[in-house]
Amino acid sequence: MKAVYSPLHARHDGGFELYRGQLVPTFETPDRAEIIRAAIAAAGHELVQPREFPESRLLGVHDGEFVEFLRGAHARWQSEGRQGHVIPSGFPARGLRQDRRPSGISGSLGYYAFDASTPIVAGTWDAVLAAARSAMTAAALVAEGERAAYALCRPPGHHAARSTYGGYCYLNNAALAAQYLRDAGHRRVTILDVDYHHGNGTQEIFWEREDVQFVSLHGDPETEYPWFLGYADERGAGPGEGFTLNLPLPAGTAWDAYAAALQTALGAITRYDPESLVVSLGVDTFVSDPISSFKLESRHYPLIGGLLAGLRLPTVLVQEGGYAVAEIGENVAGVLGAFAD
Ligand code: OKP
Ligand code: ZN
Repeated sequence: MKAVYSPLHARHDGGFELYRGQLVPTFETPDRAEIIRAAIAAAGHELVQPREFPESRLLGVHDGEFVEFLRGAHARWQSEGRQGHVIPSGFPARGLRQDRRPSGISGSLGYYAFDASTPIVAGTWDAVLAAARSAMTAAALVAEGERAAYALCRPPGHHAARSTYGGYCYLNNAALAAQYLRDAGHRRVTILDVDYHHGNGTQEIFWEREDVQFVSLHGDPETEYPWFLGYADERGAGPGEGFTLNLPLPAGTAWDAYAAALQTALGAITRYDPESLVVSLGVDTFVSDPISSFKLESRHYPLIGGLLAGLRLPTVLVQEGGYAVAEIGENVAGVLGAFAD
């Protein structure tokens, strides 16, 4: 299939994240994308560049002032003479005002971010925009008749909501792809999120909408990031009630239980009867992923791909997580390969 890739991803590099009490180099590294690129090229997928889109496309999913904040945050940090990393250090938790957007850089960071694992470096915006364009290009290819297309997005996107960023995510690539398909005339679109972590941003964006179904398999937020969303009782609201489905699974889940949950997800998708599918494709469900705790093996990813392809829907696959770098290429290529058969 066509795989959308931009070398601009590599400009997002060198950041540090607060992880278990220490500032460490981020797990979300440029070599992830390069290893995926090499593996899918070797498997015969055709690499294509992202197209240009008017930036107004971003506003179908994100708040304009949030987009402008992300674009300018690093330059502003520097122009104010700060050293060190652009990482927020305070957030409007319960009891603090959420209706104020402080004008200073520290208050703005706390207002827009929801964790300290998502650094902004000089090249972050270039990579973020390239990832968003890649997802929309893959959606355009599918809207134009491709059976499936893949966007090699880096940084990932599913934790980013309308006006918040976190979890290594800045703009929501999968949501932008789904919105593109809606704008191209697809009446109902499903986003299936198989990343290890709950796609809280995607859920929030489509929470009150009936035209985009959100279905997610993930580590139980009782113990797994992002901790504060992704529980089974979250089902959408207003016109969107019943169009969000969360299937949290305990840490340590292996293939049999995972496959059973995936069948539940596929049943819900079939009942919704969408015109197309967007897959938030994280492979951090892999047994040796350094920040996750499911136990899928490389031989399971072609099985996942086969089940997804079996829906027989036009499909946009959007790269999310996966931090076991040595195996990430094989695992992603395993999913994609099933669409060719
Ligand atoms: C991004 B994606 C756990 C810290 C987790 C952020 C994880 C973001 C994952 N102690 N930090 O969903 O793969
Ligand atoms: Zn993840």
